[in-house]
Amino acid sequence: MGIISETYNDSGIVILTIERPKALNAINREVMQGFNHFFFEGYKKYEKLTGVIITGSGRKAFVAGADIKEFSNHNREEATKLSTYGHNTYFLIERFHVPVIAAVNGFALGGGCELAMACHMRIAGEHARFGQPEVNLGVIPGYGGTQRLVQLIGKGKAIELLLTADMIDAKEAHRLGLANHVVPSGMEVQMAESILKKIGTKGPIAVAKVIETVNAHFDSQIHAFEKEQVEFGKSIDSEDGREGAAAFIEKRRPVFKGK
Ligand code: DAK
Repeated sequence: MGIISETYNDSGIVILTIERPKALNAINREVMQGFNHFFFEGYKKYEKLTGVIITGSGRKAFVAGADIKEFSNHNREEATKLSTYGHNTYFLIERFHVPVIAAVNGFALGGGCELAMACHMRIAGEHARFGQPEVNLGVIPGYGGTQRLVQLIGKGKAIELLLTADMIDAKEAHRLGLANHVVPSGMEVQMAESILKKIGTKGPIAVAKVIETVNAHFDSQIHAFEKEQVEFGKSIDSEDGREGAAAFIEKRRPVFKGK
């Protein structure tokens, strides 16, 4: 088994599980490379792909951070390079054309909370704990934490969590909008699967375009409202767009082809 195990089911859902339970699934170089490979090209081996779930092995942790033992001896140049690689990897996840859901089955700290935030949604088990404890180590988040936490929960609360390194429980994460749902421990993946199955019945082009257009809101290079107009036009002018309207008028279920 690799450092990230991969399972695929007939609903077109891939489950990626980080297999480092003894290190609470801390993200080392190999794990980051595994994600980079999957979201860059590894996924292409699946003909039908409707969604991806990321989770951690064991019951204690989703990911307890970047591997502290590995990054502790990096110099400035190496650390910056590693951060850039991590950012690029997390952008691949955030910009992926089908939804990616984090099934947060325990601690999601530092680079683990950042990984969960790069996913499109987060399902928290009741025992999950979220936090950005980097300042405890005298460093700042290096995988997008200062940006995505602000995007998800707003500046005031984000700054508090980033500066105090406080851990919050699943209920609080849900209240703040960091977790989409809280479920009984052990049910995280199942809940993520049921959301992905529902999305899997929708038009694939529309799904991809929703992700792309929502992401555009956070890209200062893009006029996101204009982008929505253009992408709306393209979606109407797709086979799926025509099929969706035709199916409604003919009172039948649409058959989408992703074209
Ligand atoms: N890295 C490496 N090993 C870790 C780890 C981590 N982040 N978290 C836990 N482990 C290991 C522990 O060392 C221990 O290993 P052994 O001693 O048994 O060999 C094993 O997992 C079990 O952990 P504990 O014995 O500590 O378990 P407890 O239940 O007592 O405590 C805990 C659970 C999650 C509260 C505790 O393990 C903990 O505080 N973990 C560290 C949390 C943390 O500070 N995470 C790092 C956040 S900072 C960078 C980019 C990004 C970052 C840094 C650099 N560059 C681009 C260079 C991001 C940094 C972070 O993520």
